[in-house]
Amino acid sequence: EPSPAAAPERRSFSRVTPEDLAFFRKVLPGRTITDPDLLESSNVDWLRSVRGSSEVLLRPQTTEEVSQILSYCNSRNLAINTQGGNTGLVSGSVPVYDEIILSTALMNNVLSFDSISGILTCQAGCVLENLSLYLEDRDYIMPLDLGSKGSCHIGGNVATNAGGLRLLRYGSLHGTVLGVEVVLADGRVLDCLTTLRKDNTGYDLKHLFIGSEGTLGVITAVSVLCPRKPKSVNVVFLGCETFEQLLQTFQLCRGMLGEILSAFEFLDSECMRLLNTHLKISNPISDCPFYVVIETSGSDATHDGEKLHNFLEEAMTSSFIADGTVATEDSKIKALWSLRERVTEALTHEGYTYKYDVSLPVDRIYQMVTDMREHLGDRAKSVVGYGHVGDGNLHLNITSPAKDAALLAAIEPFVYEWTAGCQGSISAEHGLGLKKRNYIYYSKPSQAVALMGNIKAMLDPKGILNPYKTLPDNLQ
Ligand code: FAD
Ligand code: S2G
Ligand code: ZN
Repeated sequence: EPSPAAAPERRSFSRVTPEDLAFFRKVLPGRTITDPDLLESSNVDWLRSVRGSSEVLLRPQTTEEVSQILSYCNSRNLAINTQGGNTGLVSGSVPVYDEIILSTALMNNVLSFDSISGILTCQAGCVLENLSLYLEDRDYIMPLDLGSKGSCHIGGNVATNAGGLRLLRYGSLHGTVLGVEVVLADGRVLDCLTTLRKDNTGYDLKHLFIGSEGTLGVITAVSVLCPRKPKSVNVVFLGCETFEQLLQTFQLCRGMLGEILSAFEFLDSECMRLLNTHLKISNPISDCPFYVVIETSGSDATHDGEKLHNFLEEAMTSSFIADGTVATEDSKIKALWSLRERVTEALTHEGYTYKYDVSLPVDRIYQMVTDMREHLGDRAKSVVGYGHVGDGNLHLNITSPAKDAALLAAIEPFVYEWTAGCQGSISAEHGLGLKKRNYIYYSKPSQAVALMGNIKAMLDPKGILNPYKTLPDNLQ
């Protein structure tokens, strides 16, 4: 059965036979899972919005094993769905039908770390939080931080070109990932696992795989440039009366905090209501229409404290902010960050959530939320806005007690047309996956999409890697 209504017909991939299972068990003894109970969680996405019917979960430990699996599946025309932490939000990480699930969970070793350059090389299945802990012990940090850090794998982060809470300071994975090792559809191992910061010899192929969502190859190892761990971190949680004042606060803090600014995130009062209602998290300041989380990361607590003090004083006197609190101590920093990081979790208690992760001109970000509220009226249970202001990335989430086709029809394509109307992107950081594959044309010209199709056909001629995902149906 196709999982969501929009799923395309099952393509003519082979079905797994006992001979196939015998082969997998030879390559992966004890790591070829066919028990339906064990397969259950791997067949359902994090949002519990789609369910595949895969009957085989493979858990390789090495690149060589992945190569053998792909070479065999390619020759047998068996479809593969690569899975990391299964925290993806566009249904890319779970099968649509009976695709074989290839999990990176057991490919979780650090391969090398150079404490002079800060370059880490590790297998794709390393959990982001474990890498952060490994690095912090060595006076470094990961260049990305996501609310899903406890589960997501670095391979999945690279495959989705994840953005997250630190992109404002450390940039995108297209800048911090130096190399990847990828197994191609026919089993060939592409070793682009360089640890060089500069290498201008030919096309930089790694960029093809960053953000490819499992459709061009299986990322088996990554090398990433990691920043030094900041000696001094401050987090402030501020309240603003209007989005205009929030933007003025953003402008001011970029000017006055400059190089020590490491995050500027926002959430609206509706998010705060959900945090209070569903997670019993209380507001640490007075009720405001908008909240901002600002983080500074520097090397001198006195210097940073002084800059932060001057910024806050200026923001108060200019009446950009109505209220605020400052945290320098670890536990309070974590508490303030959880107000932003746990909005996703709070939303899961609403019933069904329609998620839109869009890039917009920064000054238009909140206009979309207010327009959507007006457009939907009382048809939605909640309409909330939060996200990465510095990246121009809004997370617009619309909830209802249950899946509601009429509500979806009111939201889509309205939300995509609105985004395209200001030359935004219909997927800022989560990717297209299954859910948004056919909306790619709202953000990419057709000749670019056609070229993507050519690249996909060249690298995966049988289309066995994550079929039905990322590219529109007419290119599958
Ligand atoms: P999965 O969900 O397992 O897979 C995601 C996609 O990548 C799938 O298409 C899969 O096939 C492919 N894939 C996975 N591993 C590989 C591999 N080794 N080789 C090739 N393809 C592979 N995302 C953001 O960008 N920013 C955020 O701030 C953010 N916050 C989040 C907060 C929460 C609470 C949750 C639940 C999710 C959040 N996400 C965020 C979304 C998600 O965590 C990211 O997309 C993450 O990068 C997915 O990693 P994963 O290992 O879970 O990948
Ligand atoms: C975030 C998480 C996903 C969502 O919190 O930054 O990327 O839309 C999001 O809740
Ligand atoms: Zn995000």
